[in-house]
This record gives sequence, structure tokens and C-alpha cells, in this order.
Amino acid sequence: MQFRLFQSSVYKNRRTVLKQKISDGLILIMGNDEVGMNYKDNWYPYRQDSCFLYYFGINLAGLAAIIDTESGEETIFGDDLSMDDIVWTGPQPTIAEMAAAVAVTKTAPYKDIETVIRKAITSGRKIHFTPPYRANNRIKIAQWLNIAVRAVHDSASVQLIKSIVSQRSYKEECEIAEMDKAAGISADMHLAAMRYTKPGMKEYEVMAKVKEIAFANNGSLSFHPIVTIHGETLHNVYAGNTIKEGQMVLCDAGAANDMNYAGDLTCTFPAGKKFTQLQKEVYEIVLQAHTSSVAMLQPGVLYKDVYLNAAQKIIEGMQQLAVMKGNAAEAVAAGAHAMFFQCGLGHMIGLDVHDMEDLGEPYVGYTDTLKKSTQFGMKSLRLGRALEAGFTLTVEPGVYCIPQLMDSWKAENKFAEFINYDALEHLRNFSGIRVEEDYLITQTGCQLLGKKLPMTVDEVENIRAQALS
Ligand SMILES: [Mn+2]
Repeated sequence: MQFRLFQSSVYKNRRTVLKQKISDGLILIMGNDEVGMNYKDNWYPYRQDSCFLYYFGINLAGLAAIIDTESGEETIFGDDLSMDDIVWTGPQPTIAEMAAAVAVTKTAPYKDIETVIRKAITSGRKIHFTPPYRANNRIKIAQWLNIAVRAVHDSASVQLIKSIVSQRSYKEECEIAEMDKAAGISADMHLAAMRYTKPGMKEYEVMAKVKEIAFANNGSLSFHPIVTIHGETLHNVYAGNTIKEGQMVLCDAGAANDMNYAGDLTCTFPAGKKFTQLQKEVYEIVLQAHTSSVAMLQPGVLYKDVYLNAAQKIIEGMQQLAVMKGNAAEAVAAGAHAMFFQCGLGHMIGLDVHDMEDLGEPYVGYTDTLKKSTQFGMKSLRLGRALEAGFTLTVEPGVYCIPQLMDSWKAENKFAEFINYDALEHLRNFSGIRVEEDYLITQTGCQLLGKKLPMTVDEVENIRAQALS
């Protein structure tokens, strides 16, 4: 087998639990196909669908599966290699052999799916599927169910979505071990960035080093990395700037390990050996927000409240710098912290870096009674619900000084009771700072995934001093 699997009982148990949650109809789990990058046969790196990996494990293109919730029958649909295929790809186990490795006894040619689905629909049975995020799966489902392509997303089964979220949110021991490896490789990517960067380098040189570590560990990237001197731009994928003494480098990157479990870490470090005084002061604010967030992680705590606590720490820190004023709690309630902290505090992580986000973010991070805020800043909080043992998530507070946002709010005199706009000018070209770690929620608290990165000012300056000596 060209991919690694858990024991077959892991997959069988997961499907058994799923069948108990859904009492009628068929569950259709779509695998992902290869996707042409610039012409049909020149593919993007292959990524199997995470739900397919979770229930069926097989990390190959051209598959789909159906679970009959009434008979209990499970079928993997796919085609064995022809001689023409083998010439190009080499031999592989048969679909039946791979299915057996995940405790599935029935297989069928891929084209049979349509017949099975049409027959079920004719008998008045429901077809449960998740919202497809790839166009070719959307088109296939539209064809099989005989519905418009534009109607596919809203025809997805909310019952299936909620059932899957209620399983995948709680990581099993075997998964936690893989997440630990992914976070460990991710930590090595960041250590490499901190050890490799020198003033005068281009951002892309550091990015290349970061990527190398992921691939040299038989992994890949869990998302497109960020290596930038403009950390204030949250998803800054441009990496063509020269890194200069006196600046900071923000690196947000993570590995997917060979079983597709994701890590997602961020470090911010000086281009030279030391932070400037102002950089150090703001870094300490972010670190304080991070430390106090981690201290709150335990079952029963709303992640929304952890976010609000981080926001308050950032405001209190900014008050020390005389950039903010007034009552910190009132400033948080009003949303004034979003001058510096425009994004959320973190998200679930697992097989996906934003775990299960294809199923719909509100189903993962919120509940029927806890809805997402629409307030600027807090509306970007992907996870708000109460934490439970087995959840894995990121903690990633930051301070981002966005000149355009400063100008916009200043022009409106927005939150003038909380923001000292004159003092704010000192931070106009500050850029941004984020620190991010991945945690498992345990019965009594939390546990860091991977290994501890240098994070205090002293630790970061020490590793930078070593790198530049
Ligand atoms: Mn993240």
C-alpha cells in the first residue's frame, strides 16, 4: 500500500457510530479526484477528501463510498487499474484488497454508483451527502440525483453534517499521535525559519527553507505558508520583500503529515538579533494574551470567552502603551480591540487545518444556541463553542497595525473614547505580531501538540543570536 492506515477496526468503528446516528437512507461519501493544474494530466498535488479519509482511509483518487443505513451494507466504488494505467503508475493493490484493509467487504465499479443512487431515489429513500467543495463532485452529485448543480449545496444533509462533526471533533488516541507528529514537523519548520533567516534575505528564501522541512519529513503543507515582514496583512502570501535589520518576520506555516493530519503554528521574530524596544513591548502584549488564553483551556469553557479574554489583554497592553484608554471591558464589548485584533483566536484543527470547514464553519465552531457574532473582529472567530476533552485547536492571538484601518476609523472618530488616535500614529508602520500553538483539550486542561517553540522574548532573541553569530 502506498499510504499508511490505522488498524481496520478504527474505520469500521467510525462507520458503525455514523450508522447509529443516521437511521434512514444512503450515506454517500465522495472521494476526491485528481485535478488538472494547467492541463488535464498535469495535476495539483493530490489531496483526498478528509471525510473519505476518516471513514474509509484510502488515500487514492477515483473513489466514492455508500453506506446503507438500513441494511448496514458498505460499498467502495472504484475501478481497478487497466494495463494502460499500470504502464504509467505501476501496479497497485486492487480496490477489493484496499477495501479489506479498512474492513469493507463490498466493492463495485465506479459507474455503478449512479444506478444505486437512482434506485434508492425511486424507492423514496434519502441520499445523505456533505456539501461538495470541488466542482467535479458537485457536478457528479447533480447528475446522479438529477438536480441542478446550483441546488447541490443546499441539498446536503444537515443530519449527516452534524453527525460527522459530532464524531470528528473528538480526536481518538491514534489521531492525537498523528497530530503530535504533524505539529512536531511544523515546529521544526519554524525552528528552521528562526535559525536560517538573515537580514538581506528575501522572504521567499526563508519560505523555501520552511517548505523543505515539511517535505523532508515525508509531509506536505497543510496550507500555503506565510513568511512576511508585513505581518499586519493576515493572509499575506506575497514573499518577495527583502528582510531588513530592525524589521520582524512573521511565519505562519504548518505541515500535513503522511496521514494528512495538520499542524498550524506561527512565530514572529526579529530580522536581526534583537527586537526593538517597541517591538518587544508589543510582543509581550501578544505573549500575555497567548499565555492567559492557554491557561483558560479546559472542558466547559466557551472558546468565545477565551477570545474575549485575549481581546481584553491586548487592550490592557495597549493602554500601557497609552494607545488605548477607558474601561477595557467596555472597549472589548464595543469591539474596539479590532483596531489591533481583527481575526479570531483560533480554530479546530485535525485532518483539515481549519477542521471540517467544508461542512460549514457554524456547524463546527458554534451550536444551535450559540451563534456567531456579526461584529467586525469577532465575526472572524471560527470557534466559539464550549470546549470538550478530545478537541484539538489553535491558539493564535495577534496585534496587527493596519494603516488603512487606522485611517478609516480615525476619519470616523470611531471608538474615540477608547483609542488615542495621536499615540496610534507611532504604530502606523509597526506591522504585525502573532504567536500560535496547537493544543489538545484534556479531561482536566490542555496539552501542547508537538513540541515547545522558543516563544518568550529571551528565548526568541537567544535563537536569533545563535543564528546570526
Ligand atoms: Mn491557524
